[in-house]
Amino acid sequence: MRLDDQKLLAREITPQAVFENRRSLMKSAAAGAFGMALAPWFSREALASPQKLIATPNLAFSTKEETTGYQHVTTYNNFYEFGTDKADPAANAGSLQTRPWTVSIEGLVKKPVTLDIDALLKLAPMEERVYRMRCVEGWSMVIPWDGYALSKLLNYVQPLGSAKFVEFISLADRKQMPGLKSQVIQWPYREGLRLDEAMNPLTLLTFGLYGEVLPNQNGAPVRIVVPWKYGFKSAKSLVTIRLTEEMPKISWSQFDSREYGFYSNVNPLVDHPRWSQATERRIGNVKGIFAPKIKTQMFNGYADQVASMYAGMDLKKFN
Ligand SMILES: Nc1nc2c(c(=O)[nH]1)N[C@H]1C(S)=C(S)[C@@H](COP(=O)(O)O)O[C@H]1N2
Ligand SMILES: [Mo]
Repeated sequence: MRLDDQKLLAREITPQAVFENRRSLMKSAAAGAFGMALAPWFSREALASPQKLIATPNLAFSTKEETTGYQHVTTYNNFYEFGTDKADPAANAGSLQTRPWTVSIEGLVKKPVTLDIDALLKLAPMEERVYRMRCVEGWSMVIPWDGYALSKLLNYVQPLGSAKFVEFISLADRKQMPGLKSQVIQWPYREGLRLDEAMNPLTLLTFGLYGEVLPNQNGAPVRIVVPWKYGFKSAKSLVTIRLTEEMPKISWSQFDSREYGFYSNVNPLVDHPRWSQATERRIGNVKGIFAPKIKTQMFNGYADQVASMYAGMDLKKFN
């Protein structure tokens, strides 16, 4: 068994246990056992039925591949602000307060604005798009996301001619995010895209999944989703979107300089320093090394929509 297989296996055992545990807690809570000691993430709030989002399916932008079950999407997460284990975000993100929440869109734009999350949510019609998601660690999921093209927001604030990049900054609040105690990266979590990548119709400003508002562990109340890039480009729980002339510094490359660079496009031909990226394992009911192993596609299968943005670029050098 390869080292990364072992790691993957170990990582996958816990989330299912957390899910089962949560289900049994839900049952006892429903039976009125409120006096019992609840796990920290099991707040009364979490009991409320998830808030629905009305979204129109966008079939032209959706894969027909089988979607990853809700329980996997919401219990197997990377969200270092809540811990570095896959089960940590689901266990710890209950403390995140997603209302009130504002997002500031600033920098090189004609109309900088700070929008309340509920105003941002209504800025454009909500679509549901089923995207393939590929983590740099070698696993993947297929997730129905709810949101609208980031270009709608960018057009609303009107980028200046000098704007070349868009920077995304996540919330960093020690009171709400226990993971900030460890300096795994320099907080806040920062990501970025070139302006044309941010304007690409695939780039989704995302408020929900499976027709419900984002669970906290998936980046509530608003995140970015960039399906042709490794998952870490899709920054969660955004508070600032800033247009800049210079290429923004991103958290992931600070975390490990041997990791990928700014572009981080999914590319089966460019290995990670410690493993191949030629294949991936779909997260699902079949776990770990038994999970179906499939070939990773160039640009995660979105080459038709994005390859032209990189014409003439050496994708091995600008990885
Ligand atoms: N703020 C923040 N955003 C983040 C991360 C993080 O640790 N912090 N992890 C990234 C990584 S590595 C991945 S694979 C995806 C996972 O998103 P998901 O848990 O919704 O599947 O979120 C990305 N966005
Ligand atoms: Mo990732």
